[in-house]
Amino acid sequence: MVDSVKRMIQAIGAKAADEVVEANAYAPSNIALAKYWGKRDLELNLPKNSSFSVSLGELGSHTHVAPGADDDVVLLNGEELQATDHFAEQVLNFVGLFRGDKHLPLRIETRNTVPTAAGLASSASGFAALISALNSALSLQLTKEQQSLCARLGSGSATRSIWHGFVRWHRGNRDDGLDSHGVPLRDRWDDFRIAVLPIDTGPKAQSSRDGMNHTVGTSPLYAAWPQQAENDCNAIETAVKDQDMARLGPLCEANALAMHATMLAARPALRYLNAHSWQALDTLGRARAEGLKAFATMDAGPNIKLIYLAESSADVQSVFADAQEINPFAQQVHLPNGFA
Ligand code: 2P0
Repeated sequence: MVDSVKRMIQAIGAKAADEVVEANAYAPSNIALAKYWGKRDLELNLPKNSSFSVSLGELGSHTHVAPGADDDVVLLNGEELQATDHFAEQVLNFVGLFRGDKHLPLRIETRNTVPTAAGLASSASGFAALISALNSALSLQLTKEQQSLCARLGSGSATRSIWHGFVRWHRGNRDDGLDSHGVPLRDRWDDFRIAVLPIDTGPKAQSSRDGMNHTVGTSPLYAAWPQQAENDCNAIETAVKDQDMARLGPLCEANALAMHATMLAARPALRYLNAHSWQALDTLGRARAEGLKAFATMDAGPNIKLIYLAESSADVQSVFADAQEINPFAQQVHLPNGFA
């Protein structure tokens, strides 16, 4: 284990108990409205800039942790994985950070409600649900904020998946990363909608992790990103607090396109958006000129996400028949205590 990671875990006092109790946890997936792109520390997943997301309610990961027999067992969507499987390795490396030297074999089962066909990543919800389940199973006694710090060690975007609703991931300034965690907004925005427009839902050519490191290392445009992204993040958070879609939409679209501009300038170029993605953005631009009030955001893949208010649902559907709408504040979503 890298020393900086060991120190961080010691600093937050995460010590596993001597026995495992059975535990269940759920965490939602999230989509960034202000993007995280680039790390200032590769081991601790410390970001160059703050980011801001909306969690996806019922779309996420359910994780069940129980005492194992002799060896660890990892299951994904009902299937037992080989120890050499990439997901199983990631899960067990993460678990190892908290189990220390203790012999505590685990049976870890994850079920994703994120439809793979929607092209949404499940690593954010996966690591968030995993730390939450481990917190109970190993009696780690971590607060939500500390769980956010720990989830970050698995995947940066998991830092934000500890909460429902809107979440800001503060960049933080400390080298040990203890000030780089999620902070939930306590406001609901019941009319807010997000839809996934599937363009190509196959596996992507380059992981976000490699893609962001390649961009930081080679893109001459990256120098402009951290400050612009920080400014965007602040403006986007304020527009959400004001529930002002007319201001929020163009800010989110500009922020996503600026992130893609840094990637396109990388050497060699990183092109996550394909011809069909750009066609969909053209269609959106034309529909907007005719009055559609919807805006786009794009991540490290070709799929497009649309944000709009509930009153525009029918209009969005008439332009994009295959848009899959998500209501992040739906009634059936169990929001944590403290939500207004
Ligand atoms: C985000 N993305 O803010 C940005 C926008 C993709 C584009 O966070 O290396 O899987 O595990 O920290 O979190 C995807 O990157 O990367 C991501 P790691 P992660 O949602």
